[in-house]
Amino acid sequence: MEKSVELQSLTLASGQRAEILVDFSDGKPVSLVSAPDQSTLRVHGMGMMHRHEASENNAGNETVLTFSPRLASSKRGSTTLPLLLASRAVPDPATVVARRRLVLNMRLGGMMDSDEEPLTINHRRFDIDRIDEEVELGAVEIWKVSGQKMAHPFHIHGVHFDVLRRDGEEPDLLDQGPRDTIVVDEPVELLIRFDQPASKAPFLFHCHILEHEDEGMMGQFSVT
Ligand SMILES: [Cu+2]
Repeated sequence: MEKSVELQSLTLASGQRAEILVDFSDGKPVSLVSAPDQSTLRVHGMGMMHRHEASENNAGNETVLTFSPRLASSKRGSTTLPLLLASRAVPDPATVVARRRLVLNMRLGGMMDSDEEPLTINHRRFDIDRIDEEVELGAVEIWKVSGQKMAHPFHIHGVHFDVLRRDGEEPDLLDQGPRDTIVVDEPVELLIRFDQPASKAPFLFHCHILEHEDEGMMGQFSVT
């Protein structure tokens, strides 16, 4: 990330990471606390169980870790953060050679007449013998990805990408920086440069919720 973002809470999806800088300079204990999964609570049907459990047991509210700093008095006092944490070259959107559209499809009960698989990408269930997308090595592309029914952690192998737009708007600072996993619900536009070849064995893109990828919310792409 180029700039730090000051916050008290952060939503992290499966597979997502964040670097967190904690200011211990006042010497007071600091606790890392988990909170319930808000995205699960919005799901109807399959998510009802989770919602029920969450409200019954107050599930998810737990102290994960408590830090009790012991600082020499000379070390106490405020620290300043650099204005620029890191600088890096983001691909120029003007160099984009292809746009692709991916929808993480989630079909929940009640449509027994449909023979569509419940968890797919672009209505296609993962098939190890099928290459879903073919990308040219070195190309810059925009992938517009959206999720159905709930927030899905979308992960792409072999690349880092930048979030260009989220729901048609400029992304906020929390979306900045090179990523390989992003929470997708409303459409996000990802700016990607494909620098790593994948010819003999393709790379994967998938939802990072284990049950979703296992059931077919996953695809393959080559980079040649
Ligand atoms: Cu998913």
